[in-house]
This record gives sequence, C-alpha cells and structure tokens, in this order.
Amino acid sequence: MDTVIPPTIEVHLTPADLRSAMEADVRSGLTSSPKQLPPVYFYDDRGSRLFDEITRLPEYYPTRAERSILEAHAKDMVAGAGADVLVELGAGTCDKTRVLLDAMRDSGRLGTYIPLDVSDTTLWEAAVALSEEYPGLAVRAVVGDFHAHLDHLDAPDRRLFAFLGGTVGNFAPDQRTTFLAGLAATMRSGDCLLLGTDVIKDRARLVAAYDDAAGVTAEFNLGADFAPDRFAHVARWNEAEHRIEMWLRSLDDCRVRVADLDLEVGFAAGEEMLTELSTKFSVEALRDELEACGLVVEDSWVADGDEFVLTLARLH
Ligand code: SAH
Ligand code: AVI
Repeated sequence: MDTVIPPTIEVHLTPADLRSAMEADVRSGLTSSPKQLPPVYFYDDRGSRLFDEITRLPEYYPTRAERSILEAHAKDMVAGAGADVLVELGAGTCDKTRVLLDAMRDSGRLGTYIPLDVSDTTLWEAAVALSEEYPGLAVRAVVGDFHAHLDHLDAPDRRLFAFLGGTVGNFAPDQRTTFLAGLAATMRSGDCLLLGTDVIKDRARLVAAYDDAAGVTAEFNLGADFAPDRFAHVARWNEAEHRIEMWLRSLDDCRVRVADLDLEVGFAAGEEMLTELSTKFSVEALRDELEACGLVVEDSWVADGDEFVLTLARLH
C-alpha cells in the first residue's frame, strides 16, 4: 500500500518579484498606445476564484470540452507519452489534471507531478489535496512564471509536459514563438508536450464565451482596482489574427491615478485598453508551429463538434 508523500514547494517568484514586475508592466502598459496590461496579474486569489467560476459558466465551453477529451483518451495519452513525470504549466486548481493522474496510476506510471503556477495559494492548496488523493505520488509545486522559469522543472525520468486550458492562446504571436522554442530547449529527447488549444469556430459562440450573461468574465477582466463603474468590458473577435480580444472601454473622459507608482494617466471617452487575447487555432497551423520548434506531432484528439483539441508532440 503506497503512503502519502508530503508535497514540497519551490518559490522562484516571490510576491515582491511579482509586485515589481507588475509595477514595470503597469507603467509601460498605461503609457503605451493602445494602452494594455498583461493578463498574468488577473490570477491573484480573487482572480483565480473568478477563473474557476468562468470554467463552469454555460457559455464557456473550453473547460468542459477539454475535460471530455481527457476522459475519453487520457489512457492513450499516457501510454503514448511513456512518462512517469507529469509537469504542468499554469496548473491552476489542477482539476482536469486528475484525469491524467488517474490514467498514470492505472498504468503503473504514477511517479512525480510538478505543477508550475504564479498563483501560490491556489497551487499549494492543489498540491496538498493531490498528495492526499494519490498516495505514492511525489508532488513538487513550483511557484514561477512560465515565461521565465522553465529550467526549474527538471527531473531524472522522462517527462510529459501538459499545458492545458488553451492558455497558450493568451500569448501574443511573438511571445508564443519564444515560449514554444524555450520549452523545446528545456525538453530532453523523448519528452512530450500535451497542448490544449481552442479551435476557430462560429464568432457568436466565441464572443459569448468571453462576454457571459452573468458578467463573470467582465469582473475577471475589470479587476477590483480598475474603477469598474467607469469602464465597460468588451470582447471582440479579430478575424485577421483569429483571436478574441478583451478590452476595457472608458465610458467617459477620466484620469486614473496609480498612487503606488505616482502615475496618473488620462483616458478619453471610448478609449480602449487591451487586457487579454485568446487565440484560436486550426489543427494544421498548430502542427506547423510545433514542428518549427522541433516538436513532432504524434497524435491529436478533438472534442465532439471540433470544439477543442489536445495535441501530443514529442521532442526527438
Ligand atoms: N490549467 C488550468 C488553468 C488555466 S487558467 C485549466 O486548464 O483550467 C491559466 C493559469 O495560468 C492560471 O492558473 C494562472 O495563475 C496561470 N498563469 C497565468 N500567467 C502565468 C505565468 N506567466 N506563469 C505561470 N502561470 C501563469
Ligand atoms: C486561461 N485562458 C485559457 C482563458 C481563455 O479562455 O483565454 C482565460 C479567460 N479569459 C476570459 N475567460 C477565460
């Protein structure tokens, strides 16, 4: 009978590091044109709870679609990857991860789980819960930034890197290229990537998923601190870039003061600030991007109705 192994946590990004990165990003983002802020700062404790709420909204199909693919094919994914170590980028609450861990356990491959996330409380709570649910599993939580700390995810055995939820779609194209090349550079021959991506589909369905009737996505994008009564949440499909863009639109001429930075910026009535991108992919375009980084696609699985795709690619 396996015993419970207490989880460990490594911190490569302290609250002070995150705070100084945020100050620099807020200063440059609010003084650029158009104004923009990176979405990483959404995921404080409150934002992580709001995202969890988003995943259960009737309009937000990606989480359910990805879960259904995992439930149908996790066994094949685990067998295909042949790994005893699961590394997960942007793991969040690790909810869907359990489907992969169940398949690893059933195939006798449950070794080590290394989740990485910026959201320390959410990560630690998930790490504790998973250690208890999966006796024999070593959980090594890593607080870090997936744009900076991929080289802290090493393990002696073959690794399966999971990047689920479609989070890679939140990167700008150049950021995505740099990320995928950096990830491939940290992988060893034989390691695999299991990548979850949303698929290009009907515009109305996409917009609804990012502008839900209950207003949860608006609350997630507005944040507690950005004078929500003065800004509206706008979700728009950008056909040329095949992505949903989320903007905050100023309802009036106003000035926003960021006291900590001694910064005051003006917004004209109707001016928009970019808060998030959510890119949607075709299976072929994704394959090309992965192969350009030396990752060879071995299999892919789509949800009913082609809503979402999970791709397994290996570094040779
Ligand atoms: N994988 C989960 C969560 C997706 S939400 C799912 O599929 O449902 C995106 C996750 O990425 C959040 O947990 C957030 O905290 C994390 N995240 C966002 N930016 C990050 C960054 N720069 N580095 C590491 N984690 C990040
Ligand atoms: C985490 N990421 C994949 C979500 C998405 O669908 O782009 C974030 C999100 N933003 C608003 N709703 C969901």
